[in-house]
Amino acid sequence: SLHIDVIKALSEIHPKPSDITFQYGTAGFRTLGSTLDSVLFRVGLLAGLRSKKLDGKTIGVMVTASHNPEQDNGVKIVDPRGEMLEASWEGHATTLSNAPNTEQFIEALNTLIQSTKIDLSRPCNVVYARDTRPSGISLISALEDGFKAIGCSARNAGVTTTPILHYLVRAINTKGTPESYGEDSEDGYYRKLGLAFKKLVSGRPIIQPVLIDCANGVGALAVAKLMEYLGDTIPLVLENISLSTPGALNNACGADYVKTMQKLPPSLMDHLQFGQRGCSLDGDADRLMYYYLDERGQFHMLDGDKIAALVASFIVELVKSSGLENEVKVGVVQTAYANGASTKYLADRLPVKCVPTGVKHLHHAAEHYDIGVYFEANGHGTVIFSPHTQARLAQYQPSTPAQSTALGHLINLTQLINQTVGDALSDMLLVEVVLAHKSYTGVEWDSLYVDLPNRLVKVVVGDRNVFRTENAERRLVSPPGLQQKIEGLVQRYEGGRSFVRPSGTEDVVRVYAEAVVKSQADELAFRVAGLVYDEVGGDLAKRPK
Ligand code: G16
Repeated sequence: SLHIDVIKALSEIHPKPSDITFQYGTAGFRTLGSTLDSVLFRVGLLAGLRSKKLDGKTIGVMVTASHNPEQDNGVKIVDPRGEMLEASWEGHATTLSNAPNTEQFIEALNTLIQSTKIDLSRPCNVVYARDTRPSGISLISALEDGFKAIGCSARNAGVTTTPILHYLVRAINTKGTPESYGEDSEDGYYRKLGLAFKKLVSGRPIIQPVLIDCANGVGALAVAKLMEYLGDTIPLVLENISLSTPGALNNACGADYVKTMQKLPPSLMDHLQFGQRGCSLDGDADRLMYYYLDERGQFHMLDGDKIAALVASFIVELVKSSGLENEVKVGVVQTAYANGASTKYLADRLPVKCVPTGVKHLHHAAEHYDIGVYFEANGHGTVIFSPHTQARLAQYQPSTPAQSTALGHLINLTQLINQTVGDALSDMLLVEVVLAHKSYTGVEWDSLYVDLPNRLVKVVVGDRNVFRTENAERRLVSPPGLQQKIEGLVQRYEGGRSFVRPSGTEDVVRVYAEAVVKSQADELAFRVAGLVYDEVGGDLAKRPK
């Protein structure tokens, strides 16, 4: 049974703020770090219960607010195969986090234990980590109190990236099995990626130095360690590595800045040579944006859609050259944010599916393909190979040397790619492998298709939950009538497309628009944002800037 006295005593040290309602959203709990103490404590217990429910399998807990500003923080739970927490448990997390006091919290725990039939005598194991946010230190101790309260054995993975934590969870749970994902240590992760990368680029021309904007976050530490395992195969130049400068994290740099502003972070201005490839990570290194400056100094952005196009085409070619074309089907998953031109490019070549925002949705949809390539436009994504496909690759007998080479590359890709979740480091190496194989510079890559001009804006609203969508977030069903107004606007713009959706990570509503001409895309976005503003209006909202 539960150790009620221990839980009570610890819970009293981590009281819930009475004026806040928490929500386990797109990427777990995420809000001001200073408000999250009780949430972390309770998540500690929940993770322990989840582990007991799954017979002691190791559950991951990551403390991060990813691309959000430094004062924010958050926490997400990772299931045993390294994927996001099962959807039905998100509701349990929300319920536990909102119990107003210790008594009701314990009641909620008991309800959960009964309704999900948890056998409390089972062992429980967790592994946890945090990014570099200052608030992470005390939040981790609240989390540890939660582990103590439920009595689980907890492994501290320290300060590391979100994808490495996902890797560790899968590696721990598959250790010593035929599905072993790799050594269950951070070094094991770097070694696995480094080895696969070296094999994949061996014999290819020398790779030119790549500049990496680390967003002043934990990616700076991870890339520095990764470099030790890459030898001289790829020169990496690190920028924005100030981990101790207050407020520097994600500030005017990083993947989200690049994607929303569609420009080079000012801090890179004097560092990125013309023609050189640069890329930006986000605060926990699960997103990646590439770019380069042409000889006129013009900025070219190579986002998640461009990465998907590059990688999917390469994998399709390898499958074909290996002779597995009829057996192994490659498919792509995107969201409504995917640039219309990318969807057209991809859909002309292979199956493409659109799902709601959030890596978990893309991941699950990608599992339906033999090889599923999924990327959000914001640079969050990966490639997954079905268990059946991995087994097939392992036992397939190629009949020509060319087939054998292609097969070898595919197998090495299964090792290079972090298949648990989007991983900026693994994705960066993947991009560099493809470019090396195709002898592409940023220019050739960029010219796979031409992006439609687009604009993303956000409107601050009092309650984002009044906005509800359908059809993979491409249509609003609430507030009533707003969708018709949006459509009325959209049809006045050539190549116009726009949608409105509530963010799952911030208290805002996002508006996306694209059109054939840049000024029209901007205008459409601002006019749709105006409609949103008028709808919720008054003191509930601030006018979009
Ligand atoms: C998280 C999710 C992503 C999502 C992003 C923005 O990213 O993992 O899948 O695209 O939030 O979501 P929303 O538009 O709902 O706020 P990250 O990098 O912050 O973990």
